[in-house]
Amino acid sequence: MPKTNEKTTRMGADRAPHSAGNQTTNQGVGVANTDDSLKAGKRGPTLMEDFIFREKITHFDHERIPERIVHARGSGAHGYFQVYESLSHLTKAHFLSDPALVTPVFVRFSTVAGSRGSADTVRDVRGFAVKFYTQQGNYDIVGNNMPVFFIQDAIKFPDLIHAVKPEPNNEMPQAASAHDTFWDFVVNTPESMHTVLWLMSPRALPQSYRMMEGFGIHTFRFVNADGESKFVKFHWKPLLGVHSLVWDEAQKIAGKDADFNRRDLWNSIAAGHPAEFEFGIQVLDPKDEFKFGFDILDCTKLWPEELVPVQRVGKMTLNENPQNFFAETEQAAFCPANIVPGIDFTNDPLLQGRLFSYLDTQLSRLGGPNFHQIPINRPLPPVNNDQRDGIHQMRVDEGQTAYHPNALNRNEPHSAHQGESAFAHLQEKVDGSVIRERSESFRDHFSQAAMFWNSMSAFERKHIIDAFRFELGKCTNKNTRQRTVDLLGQVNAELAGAVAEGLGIVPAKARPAQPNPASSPALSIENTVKSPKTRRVAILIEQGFQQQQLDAVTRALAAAGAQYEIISAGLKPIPSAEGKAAEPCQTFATAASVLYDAVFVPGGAAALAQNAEAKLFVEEAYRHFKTIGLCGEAAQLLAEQPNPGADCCPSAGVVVCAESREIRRFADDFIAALAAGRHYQRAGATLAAQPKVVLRKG
Ligand code: HDE
Repeated sequence: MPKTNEKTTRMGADRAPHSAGNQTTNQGVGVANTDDSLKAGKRGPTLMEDFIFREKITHFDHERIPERIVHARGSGAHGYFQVYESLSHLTKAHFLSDPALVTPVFVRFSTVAGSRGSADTVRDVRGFAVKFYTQQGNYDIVGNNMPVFFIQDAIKFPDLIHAVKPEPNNEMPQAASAHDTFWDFVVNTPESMHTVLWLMSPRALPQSYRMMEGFGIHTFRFVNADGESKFVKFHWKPLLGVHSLVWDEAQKIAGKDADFNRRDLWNSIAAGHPAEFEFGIQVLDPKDEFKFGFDILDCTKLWPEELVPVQRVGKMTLNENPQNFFAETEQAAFCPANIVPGIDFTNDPLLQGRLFSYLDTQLSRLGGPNFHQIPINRPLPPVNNDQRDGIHQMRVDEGQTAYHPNALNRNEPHSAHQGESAFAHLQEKVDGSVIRERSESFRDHFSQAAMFWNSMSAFERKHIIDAFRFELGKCTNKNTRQRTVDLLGQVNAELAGAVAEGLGIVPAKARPAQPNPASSPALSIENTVKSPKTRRVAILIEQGFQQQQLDAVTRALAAAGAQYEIISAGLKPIPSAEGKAAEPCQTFATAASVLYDAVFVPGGAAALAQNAEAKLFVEEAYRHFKTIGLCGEAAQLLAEQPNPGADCCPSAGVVVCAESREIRRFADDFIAALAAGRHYQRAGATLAAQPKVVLRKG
């Protein structure tokens, strides 16, 4: 594995290890006592002249900076990127042209709506922002985990965010779209419908930041050394596949461990399991710009992978945790306008607005125009220009001249030579009347929303229907509920009918069913990579457990790259039937099934089978479709399985071992079930159980 990066080494100069030595003030004066303030007598008042006290408290008083206006809650990681083969036929960007080049990256994953301290597992879009420290300067892909966006023009962004954030009169609810103002915005902004479907889908509840896709969303351009340009969309494909939580689980995790996704990323990297993503591109020749039924500049549309295949052209590996959350993750400033030669923008009106917003927002968030000097934001090549001064200026620029052209300093710094090192904007012809209007080609808001719905598997459809019922159920305004359902009717009658049924309303006339509805199998997470790697298994034990079974399963888990934790009623070592002891690292008080991917209970669990907490643990794992392995008496833990109804397979993913001598086969079956992910078959063909659609006239 290549050494992580020059960036970290370079940042080393700015790192301040918590070293041994004398304490000092910020002026470098030695401090003998930082535990007591200076007083007039041991019980007397504190003195104004106590500069040591004042300096310490003043600095503390100013420790916080404003949180990001959106994407306030996030987690970062360092790593590196390498292209598989040169893309120089498409782009002159160095970092995409040389497979030997290892480009350092810093990535920040985030939620959008919640405050900095909100829970990780809320229903929301996730940010996926990548900063490449290339030798030609910083390049940022500031993307999300969904390929489309709610609005088509950046001027509507403040409206969208004001609607989804807590309502301004009472600052409720936190980190949730399930409230009146968001849905009021949706019904009045039908262009949001496609992304709203993504938001109601399992994609809005990623199991792990290591298990979600990333998308640049906008259409960008590649430009090669001959000045030829192609349209391009960017993708990140997680090597572990795309996996999501279920809603009941996500809500419970928010209480049990609000840092669930953050902890998972941190612990995985610390344990030597890097987060790995392949870099994908969809490339379109300019002559094909108008060949689709949608406008490629419209961010509420994606390019179906079946029409324009995603080519996997490189890999990003995140293998290093930040040393200091504030200095790195919090102060990282991403900006879609940070590009390098070989990449260019398009006229997408959402992108154009973003090109302004990010630099602007950093001015107040990071307190002035010199935030590019903060270590995490510094580019690799030296910065050389006539910009000067400003708040938090860290450079001591020398010399008499700070303007160009100049004769006094022989025009230095001089203009970069056109060609590879200087950025040259693509010379695109622009011709049009000055007009404040949307293009006709941006008018269709429902075809791709319908395609998304058509592409969903049964469990995803059930998830979407339940999510709409939940969100609209939290809306107090009945008119908003009705209008949302009516809009859903423009997407799919079955969807509208099922949501309406849950809300006790009748949908308006729905769009007639299409004869050959379009679908894109790549959109369903059912078709994703499945693997036991890094999956977390809870092992419940009690005094007298079968050591040999525990050993066989833990060996198999380790061989499969999975992880496990031993849980019991207390933390004292638990003796097995064979007399050895195992030490639990969690108890039923500190752990919960929602924090694991699977449960295993070895035999010798007669007492455990009567333990209400252990029962709840296993039953909840069952309800959330997780793999369950039970040996001997442990099978009683699931004796009263919930009956999810007809047409289902209640035992899917439940692996039972009746006899100790079958333990090896059991371990293999358990790992296979763990690799398969969730066992939605337990719920059956849920859509078949949906009520018939009733249509309201008009
Ligand atoms: Fe952002 N967005 N955004 N956004 N966005 C910000 O910049 C904005 C949009 C995205 O981890 C802000 O530094 C406008 C789309 C990410 O630090 C701000 C519009 C996409 C992050 C801003 C959009 C994104 C941000 C707030 C409408 C996916 C977090 C703090 C055109 C392609 C980056 C900051 C991080 C953050 C503006 C829409 C992704 C205010 C005006 C579309 C991942 O500048």
